[in-house]
Formats: sequence, structure tokens, C-alpha cells
Amino acid sequence: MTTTTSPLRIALIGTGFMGRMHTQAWRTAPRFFDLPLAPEPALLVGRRPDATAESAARWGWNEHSVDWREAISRDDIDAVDICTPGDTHAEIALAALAAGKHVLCEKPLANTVAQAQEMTDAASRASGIAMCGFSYRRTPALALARELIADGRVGEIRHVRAQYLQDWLSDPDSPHTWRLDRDRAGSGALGDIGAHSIDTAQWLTGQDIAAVSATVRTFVTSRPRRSAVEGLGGVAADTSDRLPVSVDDAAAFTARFAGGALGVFEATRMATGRRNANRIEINGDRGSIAFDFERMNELEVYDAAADAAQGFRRVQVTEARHPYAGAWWPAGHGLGYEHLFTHQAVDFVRAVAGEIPPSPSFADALQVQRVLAAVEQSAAHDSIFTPVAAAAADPEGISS
Ligand code: SOE
Repeated sequence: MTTTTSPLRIALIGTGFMGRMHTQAWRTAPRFFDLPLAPEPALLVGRRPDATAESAARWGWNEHSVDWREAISRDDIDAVDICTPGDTHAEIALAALAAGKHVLCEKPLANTVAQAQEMTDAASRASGIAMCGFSYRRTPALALARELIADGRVGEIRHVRAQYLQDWLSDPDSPHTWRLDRDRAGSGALGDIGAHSIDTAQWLTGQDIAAVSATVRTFVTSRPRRSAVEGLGGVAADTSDRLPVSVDDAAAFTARFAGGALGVFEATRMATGRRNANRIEINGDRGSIAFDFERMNELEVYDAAADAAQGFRRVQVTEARHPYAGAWWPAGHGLGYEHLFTHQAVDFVRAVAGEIPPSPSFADALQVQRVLAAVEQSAAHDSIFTPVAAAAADPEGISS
């Protein structure tokens, strides 16, 4: 293993799910991969002093703060890792890039196309690198799928079928969170998980989505205030103290890809029984690939030139020659969700060192943001809905 003394001093902003996940990634990456720089967990930034101090101590950060500007103003910070809600991404990233820091920003890049554009413009002028955290790009099976598609193994792509299904909001009394507030999160299932599908689809196919036709639904329009539900001592209290939900619970859209493929997308947090089913299937004229994150170590591959009776083959993507897998366990001993973030940290460090380009770049993430905006715009006009009764009564109207 290469030993290096050159540090990459990280400031991580945000102590929620993603802050915890990125922490483990920074700590694990140099222990399993040869890296050109040594990531150092230098500064953890949170909002609440006591909780931030406790997290910093528990997770092994050298210092902590409740002011993200400290991460920007200090000369002994090289990279800023943004794990906060979407409404703060632009301000923090713009300040960090202007100060010459490298930036890793959680997805979706921003809450609006205008913010994402400003961030992308700033990244193109900056001395540091800028990367967005679409973590599923670092799933070995999806990275293998990308290699197969680039090698022409599925041929000309005709269909992209992507579903991202979760169910953590299916109970109407599950508490309100910032993810249900449009001002903070930008959108709902669409931006939170649909954005992953959009990024994965464009990255796998090498084709941008050029047009969409969409619909979105909010099934539960208010949810109990978290503090009211938890009550004193964790006892369920008052579910009648409710806050409005201002984002979508589910989104569905069809898409035309620039290269001619037809896409069908669905993102929901209300699919009972589906915990984190991030699925994608791609069909081309020479074959297909299919993936479901609930079986993340497997890729289904179909080769149309082989005997059709063989059907799809299930490839265990755990061989040393598969992307990322060689750094871990013997073949057949699978990886988990956290490994995506370790791989992301590895690739970020390599990008900082100039070994590989940052992927996804802010420009890639801006393209995702444009698709999100197009979906919302289409849904607002309900453009795919042709009333069945009206069409039957006016067949001329259908063909015109
Ligand atoms: C919540 O829906 C969430 O944590 C997303 O925000 C992540 O991006 C996804 O990987 C898992 O689900």
C-alpha cells in the first residue's frame, strides 16, 4: 500500500444521515484503497453545539463548529463536503469554490436550475474541483453495467425503465421532515430519489434526457410535527398538530433521450413493502441489463446473440476484476450501501489529485436539475392527461 503524508483536510457540513455516512467514507477510504492524498477528518460542522460536539467526538473529527463559514475562512481546510438540505447547497458551495476549496456536494445539486447553473459556472472558474454526490454511480454492478454498455454489449439503446421505490412515507402519520418542505428540499420523491434514477440513466446510456411528459401526486398533504408525535419520553402524543406537505410523494414520467431511446421513470416514497428498490433496466438491440439495489451485488445481463433459451444471466459483481470490488472481500462476499460512499470518497480524492475527472461534475448535476425542472413544469400543465371519455367522443382530436 502506498504511504503518503500529504493530507487532504476535510470539513464536513451536516450531521444527519449523510453526515454520518460521509464520515465513515472518509475514515474507511484510505484504509482499503491506495490514495494519492490522505483524507483527514479535520472539522465537523453542525447546527446544535452539544450534538455536534458529541458527533465529532464519536465519529473522530479533530474539531467541530456550528458556523459553516469557519470551513471556508480557514486556510487549513482543503475540501468542503456539503451534507445539508438543498436550500443551503448553493450558498455554501459558492463560498467554498470562491475560497479555493475543493467541493463535494450532496444531491440534488440545488433546489433550482438557476442555483445549479450559478454553481456550475463557479465550478468552471474555480481552482478546486467540484463533484456532486450521486452515490449510486459507485455501485460496482452499475459501474460494470456502464462498462458493458460502453463496450456495445446492449447495442443501440431502445428502452430505459427506471423505478426508485421507497415506502417510508406510506404511513400518513409518519412525522414531518425538512424533506417534505419545498423551500428546503426543492421537491419530494422526484428530487430526492428520482434524481438518482435520472443521473444513473443518463450516465449509463451516455445520453441526456431531451424531453419529458410527467405527472406528480401528493397523497398525504399534512403530517404531524415531529416533536408532537414523539412527545415527552418518546411516547406518541399529538398527531393532530400537523404541518403542510409542500412536495410530491410520487412522480412518474416518460422521457425521450437525445439518442432516441424511450424512457419510463417512477419515483415514490409510498410503495408499501419497497424499502429502497432503486431499479433500472436497459434494453438495446443486442441485449439488456437489469439492476435492483435491493440486490445490489448482482447485475442481470442478457445477450441477444446467445441462445435465447439461456435468458438473463445473474452476474455476482464481487470479482476482483469488477469495478471497486478488488479492494474488498473475496468473491461472493457482498458489499453494502456504505461502500458506495467510500468509493465516492476514493474517487473524489483521485479527482483532487488530477488522476480522474470529477464524476458527476456540477455540469452533469445541472443537467439532472434541468430534467427535474422539466418534469415539474410538465406535471404542472398535466400535459400527458388526455381524458379518455373526451378522446372516445372525439376520435379526430386524438389523431390531430
Ligand atoms: C431518502 O429517501 C434517501 O436517504 C435519499 O436521500 C438517498 O439519496 C438515497 O440513497 C436513500 O434514500
